[in-house]
Amino acid sequence: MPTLLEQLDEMANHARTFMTGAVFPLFLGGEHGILPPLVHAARHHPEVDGDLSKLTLVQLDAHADLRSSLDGEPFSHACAAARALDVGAGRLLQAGIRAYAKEEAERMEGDDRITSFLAKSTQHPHHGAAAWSAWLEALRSIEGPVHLTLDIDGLDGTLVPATGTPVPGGLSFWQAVETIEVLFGNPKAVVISADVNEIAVQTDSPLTQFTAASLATRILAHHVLARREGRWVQADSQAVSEHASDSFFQTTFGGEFSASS
Ligand SMILES: [Mn+2]
Repeated sequence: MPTLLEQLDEMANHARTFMTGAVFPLFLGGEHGILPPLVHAARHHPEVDGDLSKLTLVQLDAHADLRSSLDGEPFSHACAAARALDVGAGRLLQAGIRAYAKEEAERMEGDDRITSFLAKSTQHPHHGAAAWSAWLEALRSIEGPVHLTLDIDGLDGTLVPATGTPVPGGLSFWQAVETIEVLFGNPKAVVISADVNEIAVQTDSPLTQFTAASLATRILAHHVLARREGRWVQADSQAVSEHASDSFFQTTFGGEFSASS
């Protein structure tokens, strides 16, 4: 059984074979803990070109995912965004957030790479429209490469009951759709990759899976539209074979966090 850090390296090495600029990778989960290796792999993308500080993460999520660790595990799904920033992502825009710990609130305040739009603002029955417009403006202001990470629990719990930690008071389906439309429609941004995660198995209702599939399909459709409208330039598909695999997570985090495992 490989260790978690070995599995993260395996994921990063697998994901990088799709980070060539020749294809648009859409990763389906599963745990939100897949995010840090996806971000690490994105450094190979020609739009990122080795400098992850160029990369903006756009996150829909009920949880800030900015914990330093959860139950002693720094690569928990509750730490996905924090680790993605540690890996080197330059900027994090998050919406739907309505469940976070004190240390996460402090990181939202203190880390100027992070801009958080709280659900209590965007979903407010009277004043929500203004906060939602500010989120859309933030998406329109992004420049450069983007990875979209869509934790399905960012949507209201009524839409996605089959997820590990459903939370009431979340985004509507059409707000998720609008986020995708506005992000892909930004002519200065290039969405290079995406993931849709935290879908759990549920046999008595297909609602969660269908909601997730509808959003995943829209992500792909808007990528196709971006190509047609010239907002996505296909790179040389041969570039990937030049890279050797690495053990970034083991070598970078193995010593630092070994006391907690
Ligand atoms: Mn999450």
